[in-house]
Amino acid sequence: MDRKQFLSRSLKAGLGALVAGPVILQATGCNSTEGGEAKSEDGGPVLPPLVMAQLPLPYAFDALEPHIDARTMEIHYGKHHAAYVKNVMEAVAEEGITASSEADFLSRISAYSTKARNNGGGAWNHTFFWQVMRPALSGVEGQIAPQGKVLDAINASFGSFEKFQEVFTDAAMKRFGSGWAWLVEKDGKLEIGSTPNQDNPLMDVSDFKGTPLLGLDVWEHAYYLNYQNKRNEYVGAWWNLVNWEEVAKRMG
Ligand code: MN3
Repeated sequence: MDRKQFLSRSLKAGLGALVAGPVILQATGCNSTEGGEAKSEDGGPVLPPLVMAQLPLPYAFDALEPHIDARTMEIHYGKHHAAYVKNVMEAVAEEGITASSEADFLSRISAYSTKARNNGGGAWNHTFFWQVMRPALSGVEGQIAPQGKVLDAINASFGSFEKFQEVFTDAAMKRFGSGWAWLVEKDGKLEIGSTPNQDNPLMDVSDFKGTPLLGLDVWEHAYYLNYQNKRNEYVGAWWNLVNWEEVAKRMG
């Protein structure tokens, strides 16, 4: 092997040793990866360490005003979300978490600690939440309704957009304490539900499962500065921020 290959393999071996101990060291002997992917002891692929990063917010802190204020966004993104990302990466180091993707990790969350579950969920949920919102339109009151295949799917599953909003708002209002309301796609149909804490519909431990299309954070930290205890006003205002194009992208 040439020098580049050698360095690459040495690096992989070192990384393997870091996350999975002697099992990987054995598998990365100089010739054992010839002719295919490295295999773990049980014959499955050797997965890389999980990396969850905090992506830049896709708009300015004040872009969601007046519906969600800039100060709330600064704290929510800069403190809460940042802490979830930092803490899940601590859990990755402490528990040697490896995964082929974030979704893969979440689908096996029951194998890991409460710290991994709460912070892994928190990291994923907030990245998702920022993406399914878009800047408030200045000078335009009222909501932008979904169109095309999203509207068709909503009509097919709930009867009308108004009925869909009613059911989603109900899920958001009835989630006791902290958690999330979700619109998911499951077996070609749309469903609405909610999860406690930072759980989400991708987690094996969740009672409510599916492919998330839309999510709403109903933790008090998401609205308390501006709305205090009036979760209903926050939910009502949030409809002005839904990015239906992002919802459409996530549909199968
Ligand atoms: Mn939050």
